[in-house]
Amino acid sequence: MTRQFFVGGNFKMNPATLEQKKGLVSLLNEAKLDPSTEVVIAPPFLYLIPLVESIRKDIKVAAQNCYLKNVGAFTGEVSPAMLHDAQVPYVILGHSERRTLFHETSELVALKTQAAIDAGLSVILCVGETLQERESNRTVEVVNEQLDAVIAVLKESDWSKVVIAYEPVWAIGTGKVATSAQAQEIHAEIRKYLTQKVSPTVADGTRIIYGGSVNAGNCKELATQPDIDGFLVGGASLKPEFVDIVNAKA
Ligand code: G2H
Repeated sequence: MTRQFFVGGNFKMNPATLEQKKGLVSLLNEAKLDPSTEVVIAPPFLYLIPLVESIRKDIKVAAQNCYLKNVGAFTGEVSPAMLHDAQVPYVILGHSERRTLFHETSELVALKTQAAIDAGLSVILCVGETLQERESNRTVEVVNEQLDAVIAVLKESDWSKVVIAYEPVWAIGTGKVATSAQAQEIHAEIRKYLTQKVSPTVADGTRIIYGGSVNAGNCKELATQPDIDGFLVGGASLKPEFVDIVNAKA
C-alpha cells in the first residue's frame, strides 16, 4: 500500500503572541507545498478556531491534547467532541512532554485515543524511549509497551484514524536527531509489532512518522527510509524551513 507522506507541525506552547501566529499563518498560506503531502499544524488550544478559519484548506489543524470525556465537570480540559464540533480533525496524544511533565500513563493515553476516535477525530499517537532506556537496550520493549495499551482498546478499523509518531525523547528539542538508520530500525520494529498484534493490513497502512529535532537539513535523508512516512516537527515548524520539511519528498 502507498502511504501518504505526512508532516505535522507541533507548535507546543508557542508562539507567544497573536502577531507571531499571524506571521506563521501567512507564511504557510503563501508557500508552495507538495500537494501529495498531508500537512497538519497544531497550535495551542486558544488559536485552534481562528486557525481553522484562516489557514488554507489543504492544511489541517490539530489539537495538542484532549480529555477522555466529552462533557462534564473537568475544569481546564477540552473534550474530543468539542474539537470535532470546532472542525478540528486531528489531535496529538501521548507526546513525551505530556507523559513526563503531566504524568500521563500509557493507559490514559490509550483511553484518550479511543475517546478521540469515537468522537470522529484522527490521532497522532506519540511513542518513544528516553536516553536511559535506549542505553539499556530497552527501546523496542518501551515502545511496544506504549503501543500495547492502545492496541488493547482499539478495534482493527480504528487504526485507519491513527498516525504513529516515533519520537525518541533524547532527540526532542535537543538538536540530536536520530540517524536515518536508527529511526528506520525502530519504525520497522513498530510495523512488525503491528503485524503481529493487530494485522498485516493495519501494519502496511499505518503511517509511522519520526519526530525529534527534524529540520530542513536532515529531513530529506530521513525521508528516504522505507518505513519513515513523514515527520512531527516542533521547533522547526515555527520557522520558514517548515516549508522545506513539508516538501522533503518533492
Ligand atoms: C518532538 C518534536 C515535535 P522538536 O517533540 O513533536 O519537537 O522538533 O522541537 O524536537
